[in-house]
Amino acid sequence: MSRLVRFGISLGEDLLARFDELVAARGYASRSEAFRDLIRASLVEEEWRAGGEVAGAITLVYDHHRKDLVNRLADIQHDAHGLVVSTQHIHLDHDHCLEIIAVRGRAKDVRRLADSLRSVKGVLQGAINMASTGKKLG
Ligand code: NI
Repeated sequence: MSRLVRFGISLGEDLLARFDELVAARGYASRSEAFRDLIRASLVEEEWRAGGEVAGAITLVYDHHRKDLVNRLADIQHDAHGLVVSTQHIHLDHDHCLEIIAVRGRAKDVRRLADSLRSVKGVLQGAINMASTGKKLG
């Protein structure tokens, strides 16, 4: 970890009060910890925008009775085997499955994969969690 540096921030009282509420609501130990998290979240957003190497998770909810859909999702993942790190399948109930697909690769490719998975007919919900390889967050 790099050396800690202190610096001051000028902030309106109202905004600071709202920030303190956020710090408390989310259970941060200090303003600094909350602020570091906000900075890292912005850096991750920028990683995704800039199109470099990212990591994340694609989540899908779908009806498992539709075998054509299940096969299609598997085909798409096989075609993108370089991006897919692992897939976890959870049987939510009698009808529904949740799939969590861990991905790593270029942001553009990961987005394209997520779009092609969630646009398959019968997928009830699809989302992408934009995480980071962590290399630039130290
Ligand atoms: Ni299932």
